[in-house]
Amino acid sequence: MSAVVQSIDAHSAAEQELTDGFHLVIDALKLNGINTIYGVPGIPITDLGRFAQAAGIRVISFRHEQHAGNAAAIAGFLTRKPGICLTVSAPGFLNGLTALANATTNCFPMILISGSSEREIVDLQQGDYEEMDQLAVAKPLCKAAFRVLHAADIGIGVARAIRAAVSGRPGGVYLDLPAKLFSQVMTAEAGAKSLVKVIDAAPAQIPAPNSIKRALDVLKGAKRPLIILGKGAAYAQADDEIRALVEKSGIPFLPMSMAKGLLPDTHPQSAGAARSTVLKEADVVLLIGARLNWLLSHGKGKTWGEPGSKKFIQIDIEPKEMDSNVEIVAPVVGDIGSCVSALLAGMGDNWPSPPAGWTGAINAKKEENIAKMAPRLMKNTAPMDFHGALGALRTVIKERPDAILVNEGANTLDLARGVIDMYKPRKRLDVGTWGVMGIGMGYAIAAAIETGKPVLAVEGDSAFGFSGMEVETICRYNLPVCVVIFNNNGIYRGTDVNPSGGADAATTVFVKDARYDKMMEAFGGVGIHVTTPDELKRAVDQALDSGKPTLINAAIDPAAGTESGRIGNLNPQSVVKKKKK
Ligand code: ADP
Ligand code: TZD
Ligand code: MG
Repeated sequence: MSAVVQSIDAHSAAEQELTDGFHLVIDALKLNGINTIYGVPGIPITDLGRFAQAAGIRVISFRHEQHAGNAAAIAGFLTRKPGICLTVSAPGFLNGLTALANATTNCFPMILISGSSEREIVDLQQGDYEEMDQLAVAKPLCKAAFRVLHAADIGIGVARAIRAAVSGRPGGVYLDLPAKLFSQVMTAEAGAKSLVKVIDAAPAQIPAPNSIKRALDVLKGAKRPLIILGKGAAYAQADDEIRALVEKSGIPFLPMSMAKGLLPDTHPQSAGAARSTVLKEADVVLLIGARLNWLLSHGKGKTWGEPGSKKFIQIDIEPKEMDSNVEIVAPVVGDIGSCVSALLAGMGDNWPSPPAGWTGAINAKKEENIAKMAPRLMKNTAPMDFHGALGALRTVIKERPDAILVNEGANTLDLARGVIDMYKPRKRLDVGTWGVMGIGMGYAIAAAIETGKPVLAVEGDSAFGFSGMEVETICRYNLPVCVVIFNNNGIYRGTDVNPSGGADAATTVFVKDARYDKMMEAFGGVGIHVTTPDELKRAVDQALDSGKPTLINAAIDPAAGTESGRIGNLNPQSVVKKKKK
């Protein structure tokens, strides 16, 4: 090649439009319909956030990565698109990791994208700024983990991450982007060609016809059938099919906590108010998107009545879930929409109703329990107990079934789950499979951003503390979030004393009568202090009507709670302590 031709080539290349790693990541996300990022800025991803915002992506900056990660996870649950959390290297990554692991445990699709240090420095352990082998750390805690080293691979990397997050059993995915990747340059044309639009990211998984026949045979032989709906059923967004199956079969149903509202809790077939009776007495149990983990006593033990008295049918997209705790006599592997549709088709038009003795006994038990509870929910005294306060909030949700309820704590969680009826799908978001504290503000923020609906976050005072600083984020984005703190001065109760008689506070108590409402005021939101259920109801109505960020500090009797709420039985017992007594 002559010198002249060479210099013309160089000239035209210089004039060609260029792109870089920053813009390719943003373009890859946008191409795949991802329009929101939750994160915390810093080296090396500060400009990634800026450029994403400039490109029309909504970038929500948090005060701590764990809450950004929780927001991404619940966005994934609500939308069936992977929620994106963006963090800096090592410490930011680690802060986000709790949320990634929690998302994976709960089967929520999310992608944690972290900036990282260069391989050559990490691998020789030469001590970079915030250096860590993040890919290795993330791997055991998520469904899949990928690293992209070349700008030309960004399209494939993002596509793999999306597909891994949402296909099959959804979960958390880690995407590692080393700092040098962002400034790598390509021609815009080659860059555009390198991007991948994921086709059919979560393909339908059709159940085998013989698995459907087997399930229907078992169900037909049942004398005391029960359907349990889990949060997988809520995630699947097969609401009409599930309702049709429940109603056509006439079988009583029990919703797990985040499946509440899939059918209204007031539905005549709801067995929610007769939970322990139906678990003990049922002879055939159809699980739809619910695992037989600790939340269902592993399918055995006293909760489930006589040993060997149950047959389980299970619908799940994950084949390995079958027989995880007890024998599943009729496994139905596939996506819930396809499985439920196939069951409905196989039931035909003359499906027999369950025996009237069974449904009648459940209704009697329900009425008895509801009548027992009613007066406790109407108590309008100061100091409030949990039931009085929850009675007020139960009315709020009845009057505003579109509002999203976020809930965490111990007593505050367990009692709210039982008392507050839900009327619509995916309106209750809570601590999930791990019973983790700290999801509150992250879930509330993403629920408001993703749905545009008002959010009511009902928080134990301890639970709130894990993510409390994000009230600034709520104010900054002016979100319609009303936080209610059930302030009983501590974890479970506010009455414990230091057993040594020393000056330190007891391990489970906090500053007495703390004014959490002032925290919201500090950032320009509305703070309200209430002492009776009537005041609480008025304050929540005012908050939800105004749509303004509001924090209501609800003074609860410090002596009202029980240790660990409803799961005190899981606390190990000390033999030594028993001897002393
Ligand atoms: P819960 O805590 O409400 O009992 P789990 O989180 O234990 O619910 O169970 C949810 C189950 O739903 C998981 O086993 C998961 O594999 C399954 N799942 C999630 N999405 C789908 C889907 N679209 N189709 C079938 N199963 C699903
Ligand atoms: N840390 C994390 C991440 N998750 C947890 N579940 C716990 C600690 C232990 N824990 C619970 O299981 S509930 C709870 C803690 C600290 C707080 C309970 O106090 P609260 O609720 O004020 O939120 P009540 O209404 O006082 O019972
Ligand atoms: Mg408390």
